[in-house]
Amino acid sequence: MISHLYGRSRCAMRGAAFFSLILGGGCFSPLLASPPLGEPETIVFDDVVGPGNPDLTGLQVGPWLFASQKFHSVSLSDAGILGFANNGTPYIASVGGGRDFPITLERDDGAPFALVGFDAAEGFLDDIAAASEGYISATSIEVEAVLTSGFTVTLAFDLDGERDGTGGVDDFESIATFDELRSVTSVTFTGLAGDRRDAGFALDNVVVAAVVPEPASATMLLVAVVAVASAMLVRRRNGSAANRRTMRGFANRNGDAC
Ligand SMILES: [Ca+2]
Ligand SMILES: [Ca+2]
Ligand SMILES: [Ca+2]
Repeated sequence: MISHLYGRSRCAMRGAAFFSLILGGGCFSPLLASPPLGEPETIVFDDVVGPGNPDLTGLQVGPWLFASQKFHSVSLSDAGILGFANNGTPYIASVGGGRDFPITLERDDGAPFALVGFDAAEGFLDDIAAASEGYISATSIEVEAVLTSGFTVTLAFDLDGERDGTGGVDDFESIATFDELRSVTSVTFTGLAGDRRDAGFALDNVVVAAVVPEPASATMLLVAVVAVASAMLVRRRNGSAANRRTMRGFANRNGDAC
């Protein structure tokens, strides 16, 4: 179940990233506690990307599914007629501009997971050339997450604007997400630029971790706490009954004395 969206508010600034939470127009954390996580896993795409830069609607890496109405995988550095960003390895991208669309990540078994971080870059090296084709580079990446609690959280991360293809500056930057994304069922990446939500962006090295089910020991601990509480309640009731009996005996003795 996805909750209704009532408004948007920017709650906090952390470095180059800004955080915004959609729900009720206020700032709060829908998560009461962070669940335990398995070992983080980095999805690098290097072994699953085919030659060239094919159009895709889905790409599976182990249990992890990336899906979109359409997106691209990028197999070679600087590949693509508009000049994509480069980190020397294959990655995935959405060029936007009505040709590609937001990319959603979820597990094939629907299990909850954490989005720990990801590398992201602007979609194009040359904004003027891209604009001539109707495309625009993202200035920030929006991550909309559906939490296991049913709430929807939206975060946005500003990009640094740096990209020069092979060599030079690092086109991609590593982005660490927040605790709000420690138990989600899906996350959707959207490229933003001003009022546009169809800006091009690139993704690589997506760090995820499975949510570990609560251990049996925790359940046993809960049972033990309930048992102790029940025993204390019984003892208190028995004590009250004994006190009442004592008071009646005392009253009877007093009556006999009369
Ligand atoms: Ca890669
Ligand atoms: Ca960059
Ligand atoms: Ca570069």
